[in-house]
Amino acid sequence: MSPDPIAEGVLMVDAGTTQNFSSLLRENRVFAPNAEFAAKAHVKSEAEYEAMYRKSVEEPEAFWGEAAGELEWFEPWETVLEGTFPEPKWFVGGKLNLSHNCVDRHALGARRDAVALLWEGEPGEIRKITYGELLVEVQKFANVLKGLGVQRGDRVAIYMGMCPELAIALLACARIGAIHSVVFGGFAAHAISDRVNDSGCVVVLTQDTSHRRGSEIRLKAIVDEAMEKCSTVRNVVVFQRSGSPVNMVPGRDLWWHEEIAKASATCEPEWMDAEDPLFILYTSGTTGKPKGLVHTTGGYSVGTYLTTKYVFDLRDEDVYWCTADIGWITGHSYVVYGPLQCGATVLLYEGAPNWPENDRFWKIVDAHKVSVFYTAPTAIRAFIKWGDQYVKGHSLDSLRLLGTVGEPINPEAWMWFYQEIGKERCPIVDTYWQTETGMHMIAPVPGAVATKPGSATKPFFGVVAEVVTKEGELVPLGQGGLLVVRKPWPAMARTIYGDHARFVEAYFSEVPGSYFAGDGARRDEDGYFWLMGRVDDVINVSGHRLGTMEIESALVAHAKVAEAAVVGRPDEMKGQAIAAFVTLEEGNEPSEALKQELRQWVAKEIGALARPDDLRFTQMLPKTRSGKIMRRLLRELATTGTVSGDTTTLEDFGVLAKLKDGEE
Ligand code: 6R9
Repeated sequence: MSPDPIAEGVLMVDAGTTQNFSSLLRENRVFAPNAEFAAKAHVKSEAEYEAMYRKSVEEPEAFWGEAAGELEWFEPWETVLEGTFPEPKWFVGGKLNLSHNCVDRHALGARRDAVALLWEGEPGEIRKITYGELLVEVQKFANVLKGLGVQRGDRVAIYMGMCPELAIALLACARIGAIHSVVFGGFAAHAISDRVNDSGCVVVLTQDTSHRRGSEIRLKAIVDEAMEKCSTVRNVVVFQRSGSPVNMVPGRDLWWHEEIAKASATCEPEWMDAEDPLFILYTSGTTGKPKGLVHTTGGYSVGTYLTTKYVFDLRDEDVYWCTADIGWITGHSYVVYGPLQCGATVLLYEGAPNWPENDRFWKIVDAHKVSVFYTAPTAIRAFIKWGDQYVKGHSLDSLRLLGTVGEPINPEAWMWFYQEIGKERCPIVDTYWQTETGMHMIAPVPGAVATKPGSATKPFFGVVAEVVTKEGELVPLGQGGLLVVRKPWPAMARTIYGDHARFVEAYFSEVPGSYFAGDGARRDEDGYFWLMGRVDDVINVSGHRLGTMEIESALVAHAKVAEAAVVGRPDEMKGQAIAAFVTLEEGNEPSEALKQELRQWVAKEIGALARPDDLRFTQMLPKTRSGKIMRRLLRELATTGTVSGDTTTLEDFGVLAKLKDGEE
């Protein structure tokens, strides 16, 4: 059985060091929008896109005001945009509720009997929940939360697998104004307790177990372990997915089904201010502590709605499938909030792409007539490796649009996706964005913008993106630089929970007056953007971000480890792999057993996706005279086995010689 690239974690490219980048420089294929697709699309031509883009940046208030007007507001806003970076406010004075726009608006309208959530469990069960039914479920669960004393502004942690109840949990929080903080189900107990404590969550929602690759992930047991360190949590509500036995703590733990059976089916949505927090989602940065990014209600609703409408060209009759887990920003914006606001049928799949066979995804596409399919380059590379025989025999006729997210896509993978899955009929939207941006930032509007394999193409409406030097000067076309955004956009995160100074410092201090979130890019002569990977110490696991510092902190927390340095190295299959260099405390000897113990330790501390692929023991780490670990050297060493270039600031040349020799 091949490894599961999503669960195991596959890393992204690192600026300038990969084959990916060099192949991108040679890429010159262009695919004009498919005429048949364009004829029916929301935006039908390049001229139309250009005119809309121009309006969106020249008259942002008019543009975004119109977009917001497509949603329902309890009270209209007074000002579309007030202030600018780092504290813009959108739709000031407006009141709305995102669960109302995702559910009620359709349930009380023409989409009442249309399927909102179409779920397939890994063992094969199928559930269909219409918009009308979803409205009942969301209201009931919102009342369960209220019954537990959860109030507007309280934080609720969610640690679940992919099932309808997870989406219901998010919507129920949004309905009563509770701030959800979803922790990806692949993270370990530590990651849960850190996040729960950082924002003081009062309730945790989980489930007994979730199915993945034929086995069960014991989510509730992991929550129990985390709760030993969480004093703010009053209750844990457990959804019964599999019926596997779990430990229920009297007075703290409650069964989802028992609570829901007692709950009333009416719960009026809270009227939220546009700038009220909607959720917190943690992501990795350049320090050891993940950042709790805070998204607010109005701007996030409008940004995710409009990008879903235009980038996926979404319409009512679509069966839309984004394979991301709801635990990541992609799942928040483009499994739950964007597509439900658009009234589409959203497919949720619980398990792995290669269970029971490598063709599970294609079976799902055919069985449910999926029309829009959004996945990660790392998954596409896995499909290629598994072989075309798993695709053949599936018609895939229902597909009309394909999308990718999470990391730069190499042109070879793009072409395979285009030919083998899209049969040269489906446009591909390569969408560049981040947890911080909340919504797509650079992505083609299909039907209007021609695509080039490996390029995320042009900015979305209202997004003023540029490639600049550290001083903020534009770099000439064709040259690499820092990707910045010059003007605020509605769905941008507003702060880091409990640490606004860190928010300002992390995103608005690098390039004066601009938002910078750590990616390198270049623009070609047509104005297309080519993302070149992170320029900071963030590495990306299956399009999932991890800070090198986070993994280093986990390693150093082991009693036998003195110091650790972690870098990403390119890996043909995975995109990038994690390489760790470790020095041991006095009295400990390197051994194969200790190596495995440390790899396992990281998996236990953070989650399987952070487990180092390589781990090398060394007597010292190469440092500059000022004491900084020379990551560039380690990266080169991990990649090529040798080191070239300038090492004049290296503290101890002997260290390098020892590392080169692979001394253990
Ligand atoms: C949505 C998401 C964000 C980082 C981002 C960048 C990389 C995402 C990309 C892409 C090139 C794309 N990234 N999409 N790079 N092309 N289409 O992935 O959010 O987990 O916060 O990661 O992912 O490096 O900075 P998040």
